[in-house]
This record gives sequence, structure tokens and C-alpha cells, in this order.
Amino acid sequence: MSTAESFSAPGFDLPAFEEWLTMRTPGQTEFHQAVLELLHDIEPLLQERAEYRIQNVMQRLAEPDRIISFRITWVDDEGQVQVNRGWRVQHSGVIGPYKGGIRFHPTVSESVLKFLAFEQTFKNALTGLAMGGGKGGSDFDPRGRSDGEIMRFCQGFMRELHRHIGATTDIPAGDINVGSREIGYLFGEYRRLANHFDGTLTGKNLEFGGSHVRLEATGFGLVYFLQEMLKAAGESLEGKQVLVSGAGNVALHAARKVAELGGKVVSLSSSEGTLFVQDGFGTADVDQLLHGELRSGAALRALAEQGRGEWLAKQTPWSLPCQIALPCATQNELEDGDAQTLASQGCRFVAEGANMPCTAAALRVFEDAGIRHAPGKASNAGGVALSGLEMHQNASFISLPYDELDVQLRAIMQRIHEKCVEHGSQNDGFIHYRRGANIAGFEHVAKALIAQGIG
Ligand code: NDP
Ligand code: 2IT
Repeated sequence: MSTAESFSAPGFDLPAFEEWLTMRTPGQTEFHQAVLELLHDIEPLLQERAEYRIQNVMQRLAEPDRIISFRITWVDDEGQVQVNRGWRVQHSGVIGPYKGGIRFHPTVSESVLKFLAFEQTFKNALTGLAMGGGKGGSDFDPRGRSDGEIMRFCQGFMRELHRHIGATTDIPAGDINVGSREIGYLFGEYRRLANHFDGTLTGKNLEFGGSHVRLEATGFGLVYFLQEMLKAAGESLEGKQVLVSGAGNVALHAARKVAELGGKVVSLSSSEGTLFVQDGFGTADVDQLLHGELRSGAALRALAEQGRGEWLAKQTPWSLPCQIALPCATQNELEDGDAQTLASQGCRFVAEGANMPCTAAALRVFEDAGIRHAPGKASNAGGVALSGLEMHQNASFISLPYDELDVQLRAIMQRIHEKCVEHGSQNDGFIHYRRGANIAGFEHVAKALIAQGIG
């Protein structure tokens, strides 16, 4: 079962591969989910092209290039020594240096980072920029931690990570609970340890090598992609009711752009509940959330206490009526029951701001209901695309103006949309975005992998 032969001739044996994957990486359910989602869409290619089977491309991609795991020790405000675990998963370096975010969250595990790094490889390929796929993080929970504790933790994390990264080796960035503050602390420690200043992290502040539009890029890029989806269906955002989940970087910038373009965002959420605003969040509401001191859940509750909307404690947004849903919080936040409710209430477009926010069963519901669904590897690629542009600027010691980068972001999202249409259009006119993105991303990575020989 573990030999390449099982998957090479005469055709690709999908059940055997699934068995191999689950036996080889027991319990890594998120990783299995991401691999199998891609695999189901590209199976016809594997059946058709003997080269992919002989080269054993799928098994090679189901095994990251390397995984670094390490202990982080740091001292909390009470003088107590704390211990956490950190990882960097360098999934594939065939189309460029490893590139992907860092996540700090108690749910972070090797499985979660492997799924994120796997997704990142194909997402980065879709951007058309020279970036391989990686992801890192820690099970550190920043909730309730002081600024000093966050700084010491970031420094402890970088004390180990610094020897594995570099501007042409591996370039981390932010993800859940890693924003500009954390990138600043991580970059400062990297710079001190490496004794040189370069673009080894992206998402930096503008004062030390950051790029305009990087902060906004994932959320704005998501909405640019959504606009293309709507255009392809002969529709527009104007007046549409939109559900957004999350209230972090991606969710708030997506909500800001939707509100700016005339759509009606009626929800934002956190792990504590949902804020429902019937007449829609205005740009001023979103700016208050973006620029306020409070974290997502507390900020939403504060808005509710000011009389802005209704706080639905412990609820997700998915029971509210909408035409468009933008899950922007975390993996598997939208389950099949939610998908059924969305479909029955008139939702027709789903674009993922988060990575893998919909369960496999939810995706089947969308497919059956004819809902147009964009996978994160296509629709949330704007963030890493801007990171790529930050790398370009750092490498040539320049800083491009905001408007120019915003135009480039839109153009990249439009090109990704075109790739999805090219590979995902069906005879009945339906665009299967997930299949399109998976085929386009896989073919790019597979070609580069094969061309570089075995090793
Ligand atoms: P943030 O930390 O800024 O915000 C995360 C938001 O999601 C918070 O509102 C948080 O609420 C909520 N959330 C986190 N975990 C859960 C959970 N288990 N259940 C419900 N809500 C939860 O992160 P980002 O906005 O940067 O990231 C959001 C998603 O977008 C992630 O999937 C990330 O991988 C993806 N992404 C991010 C990119 C980026 O550039 N930042 C690029 C592409 C994708 P609470 O505070 O209550 O936990
Ligand atoms: O999931 C993602 O694409 C990110 N968190 C952004 C990665 C990056 O390197 O900018």
C-alpha cells in the first residue's frame, strides 16, 4: 500500500490513496480534508495523465518538504516560565521560497498547519507569483495576555524560527492572532539575531519595509473576486444582503469594501457570537471596529451596547437570510446544516475569506443547490499576493504607492478568477470555482515539481 506502484498503474486508485493517507498521518483530520478536497477535483487528471501517476505527484505533495517543530519558553508577567510548542511546515518550495502566515491559537496543531501549508502551495501558484507554500504557528493563546507577554512570546518563537527562514528561503507573515504588532516583534527579533535587515517577513509596518495595501489585501481581494463572480453571473453587489463571519483583519476589510461598493453587510461575528445589524454596517461602523482598542468579540458587543444592532450570543451568522455569504473566521466554521439553511434562505454566492471554512459536507450542499462557491485558495489569495508584492519592493528597495498596488491586487484577483473560469466552467454554464482553482493550482505545481527532477 505504501509503494508508488499502488497509485501508478493502470489508473489512479483513489480509495487506496485515501487509505494510505489516513494510515500514514493518523488523526490529522484537517490535513486529510484539504488533501482529499483537492484530490477529488483532480482525479480525472490523474486518470488521464500517466506521467502524474508515474511521477507519483500526489504522494509527493501529500508529504511536506519538511516540518520543523520546537519548544518556546517565555516568562509571563508573574515571573512564571511558560512552555508552548511551535512549528513551521515548509510544504513545497518548487515554485519559489516557502511563503505563508503564522498563526497563534490554542487549536493550532501539526494537522492544522499541514492543511494550511498544503492549501498555501496551490493558492500561491494561483497568484502567478514565485512563492512556494508554508505555514507556521504555535498553540500559544494570546487571549488576556499583556503586550509585554506577547512581545516575549514572539521573541521566544523567533529565537528558534530565525535559523530556518530568510528572504529567499522562507518568508512568514501574519494569520489568526498575528497582526502588525506581532509581525513587528517577530521582525525586530529576527533582525537582531540575523544582524541584517531584509524582507524576511511580510506584513511589516510601513515604517520598516512594509507595503501599502498589505493590511487590507485579503479582505479587499476577496471582494474584488466576488465582484468578478457576480459579473460572470450578470449581477452586481449593489443592494445585496451579505453575511460576513469573523471580525478580524480579513472580515473587517471585506466588510469595509462591501459597504463601500453598495452591498449590505448585516453580520460580523467572533467566537463569542454574532452582531446582526438589519440596515447594514456602514463604513463608519467598520472603521470604529478597525481602529478601536478592543478585540473582535468585545468590540462587537460594545457596538451592540451603543444600540447598533442585535448581539446573538454563541450564534454563527448562518441562520440569517442573505444572497452572499463570506466566511472569514476559521476552518470548518460552516457545516452542512448551515449550508442547508443558507440555501433555503436564498443564498447564491459563497466566497471564502478564511482557509477551508466550509466542511466537506457543506460543500456538497452548495454543489447540489447550485450555489456558486469560491474556495479560499482562490478568493483569499489577495493577502499573500500583496505579500509577494511586498517581497518585490523589499528586494529592490522601493515603495510603491497605494493606488498602484490596489490596481495590481484587483488585476491579480481578476486573473485568478479567469483561471477558475477556464478550468471550472461546465457545459450548463455553471462555474465550479473549486474544481477550477484546484486544477489550475495543481497543474502549475505538478509541472514545476516534475521539471525539477526527483529529490
Ligand atoms: P484575525 O486574528 O484578525 O481574526 C480572526 C477572527 O476569526 C476573529 O474575529 C476571531 O474571533 C474569529 N475566530 C477565530 N477562531 C475562531 C473560532 N474557532 N470560531 C469562531 N470564530 C473564530 O485573523 P485573520 O482575519 O487574519 O484570519 C481569518 C481567516 O482568514 C483565517 O482562516 C486565516 O487563515 C485566513 N486568511 C488570513 C489572511 C491574512 O492575510 N491575514 C490571508 C488569507 C487567509 P475571536 O477573536 O473571538 O477568536
Ligand atoms: O493564508 C494566507 O494566505 C495568509 N495568512 C497570508 C500569507 C502571507 O504570506 O501573506
